[in-house]
Amino acid sequence: MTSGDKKPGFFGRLKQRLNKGRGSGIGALTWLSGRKLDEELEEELEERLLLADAGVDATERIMEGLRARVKRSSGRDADAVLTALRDELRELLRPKAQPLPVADSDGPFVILMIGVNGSGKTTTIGKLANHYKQQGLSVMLAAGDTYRAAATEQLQAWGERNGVPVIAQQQGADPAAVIFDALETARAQKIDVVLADTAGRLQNQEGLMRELQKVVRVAGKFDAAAPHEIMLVLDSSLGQNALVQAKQFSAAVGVTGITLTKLDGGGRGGILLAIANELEIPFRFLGMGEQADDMAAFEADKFVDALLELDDTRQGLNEQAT
Ligand SMILES: Nc1nc2c(ncn2[C@@H]2O[C@H](COP(=O)(O)OP(=O)(O)O)[C@@H](O)[C@H]2O)c(=O)[nH]1
Ligand SMILES: [Mg+2]
Repeated sequence: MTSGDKKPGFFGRLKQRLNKGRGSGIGALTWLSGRKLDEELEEELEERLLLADAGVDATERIMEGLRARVKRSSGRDADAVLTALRDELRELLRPKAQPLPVADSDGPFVILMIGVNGSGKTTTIGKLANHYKQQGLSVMLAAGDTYRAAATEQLQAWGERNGVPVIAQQQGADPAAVIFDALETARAQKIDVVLADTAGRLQNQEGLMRELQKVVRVAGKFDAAAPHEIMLVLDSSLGQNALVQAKQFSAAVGVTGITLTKLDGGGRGGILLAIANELEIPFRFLGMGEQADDMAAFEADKFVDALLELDDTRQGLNEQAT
C-alpha cells in the first residue's frame, strides 16, 4: 500500500488538488497539528471552511456539530478535533453517497443531463459513455443541445472516441424530438443506456426550464419511468453560484442526482458541503479533468479524507462509529 511509485488513485489526486496552494482546501492535517480546540482554532477552521466554499449555513452546522462531538470526546487536542471534524463531515455527506443504479429494464436506462452552459454536461456524457462501456453495457448518445451546431459536433467526437452511436438532427431542431427519436432507436437496437445532452442556455432562463420540462414529459411518454435519472451537472469552481443553480434547477425540474465537475480547475470541494446541507439530492460522480477517465463515483469517506488531507496510512484517529 505504501509503494512510492504507485500512481495515486482518483481520490488521492483529488486530495493533492484540493490542498495545493494556500487556502484552497481545509487541509486539516498540516495546520491542526499540535493545537487544541480553543477560540482561535475555531475561528481559523470557520474561515477555512468558508474559503473552501462550504458557505455560511453549512459552516455553522459543522462548527456546532464539531463542538458537541469534542465535548463528548475525552480530549481537545488536534486528534480529537480532527476526529470530530472528520466524523461531522462524514455524517453530512454519507447520506448523499448513493450510486446510480442502472436497472435492468426492457427499455433503455435514460440519463438526462442538465445544467448551465459550460458546466461540463457534454464532457461528462463522454466520461459516462466510457464508464458504462467498461461495465459491458451498450450506450447511445442523444444530441439534445440543438442550440449550437458545435454542441452536436462535440458530442459526436465523444461518440467516436468511445465507439458509441450518436443520434442527432440539424441545429435548431426540437430537443424533445431528438431525444424521443434516440429512445426509439435505442429500444429497437436493445441499447442499455441512453445519455441525453441538453442546452444550458436559451434566450432566457424560463425558456430553458420550459424546454427541459418538455423533454422530461416527452421521455415519460416513451417510458413512464424515463428519464430514470435527471442529472444536474455543476461546475464546482463557481463556488456558491453552484448552490444557487442547484436550487433553481431542482425547483424547475426534479433533479435526481448531481455530478460536480472541474474539481481540478479551481473547484474547492467545500461546495459539496453547502449543497449537502441544503438539498436532499445524492451526489453521483465527480469530474476532475477533460479526459474520459477523469471521473469517479462519489464516495463520502474518501471525499472527506481528500478534503481534510487525511492519509489512509495514518491510523492515529479513533475509528469510532458515527
Ligand atoms: N479542467 C476541467 N475541465 C472540464 C471538466 N469538465 C469539463 N471541462 C471543460 O469545460 C468546458 C465546458 O464543458 P462542456 O462539457 O462543453 O460543458 P457543457 O456546456 O455543459 O456541455 C470544456 O472545455 C470542457 O473540456 C473538468 O472536470 N475539469
Ligand atoms: Mg454541451
